[in-house]
Amino acid sequence: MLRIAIQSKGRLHDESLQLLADADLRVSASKRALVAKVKNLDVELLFLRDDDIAPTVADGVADIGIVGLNEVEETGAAVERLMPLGFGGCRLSLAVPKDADYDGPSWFRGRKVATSYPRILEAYFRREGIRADIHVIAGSVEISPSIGLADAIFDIVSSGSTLVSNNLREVAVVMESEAWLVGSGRLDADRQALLDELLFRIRTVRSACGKKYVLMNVPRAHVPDVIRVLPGVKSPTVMPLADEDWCSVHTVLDEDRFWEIIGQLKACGAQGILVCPIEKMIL
Ligand code: PRT
Ligand code: ZN
Repeated sequence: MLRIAIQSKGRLHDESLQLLADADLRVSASKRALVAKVKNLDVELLFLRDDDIAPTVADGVADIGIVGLNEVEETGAAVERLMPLGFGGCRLSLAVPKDADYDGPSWFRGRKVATSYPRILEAYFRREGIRADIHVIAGSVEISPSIGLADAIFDIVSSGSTLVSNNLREVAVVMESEAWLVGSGRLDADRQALLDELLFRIRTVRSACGKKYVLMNVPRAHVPDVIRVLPGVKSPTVMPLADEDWCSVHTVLDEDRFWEIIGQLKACGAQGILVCPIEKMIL
């Protein structure tokens, strides 16, 4: 049996479960359970605090886990980094009061910095050759400068609105993070086979993510122009239509370039453009 540790509640919980559901792992979980069985594969889920996931994988109690890279770095847990998962994106940054006379990393020399990530911060200051006073607190780090507990903070930032509402200014990004699949690196053959299957399924789901299947009718004479515009998976499928002057062209488009490319296709005379979701893509 393969045991997967995921966050029991919090920012990564829903998307971790969604990813496993997209990979067709059917979970029979009651909300408060610590462990849940997957009904259709020999897999079990272990629900933990995010701080405990990497150490639990490192000591082999769980075989793999889904956890923020920030927690992997902070705990220093000896896990294998298997795959970034494309959610839970954030950065770990230093921030100072909005009107501080910040003039570069040396500003922190001798100052007090509040954080829940002392290990990552210590490594940063060591690299920069700065001695500062790292003050470890568990939560609400962002209020510590305003109550006189610290001169600056080192914390997770995503939109930046928490910093703004606490009159703080982000001055240095120390690391970028997102959710990763991590592993213990010591699986027997059966569990390795289960992990390989899971990795295959996750890759399949992730490669379809943000992509659309597009079908359109194009005047035969303009097919070469359309092909030049399309950045398809390999080359687009071109099929004849009953009307010999027209063809049907099928391809896959990235959602983030979608509007730009559709505009160019219309300019090439494409008509009847159909856009369909892609559930899975096996490359
Ligand atoms: O209870 P447990 O220990 O499991 O959870 P937790 O409260 O320690 O962690 P949780 O659920 O808050 O976050 C889990 C993981 O999500 C983190 O380890 C990061 O990898 C990732 N993540 C992504 C974030 C954020 N974005 C995030 N914005 N974690 C925390 N924040 C907080 C941050 O601490 C700050 O208070 O959001 C605030 C900043 O957000 P913005 O949008 O205002 O900049
Ligand atoms: Zn935590």
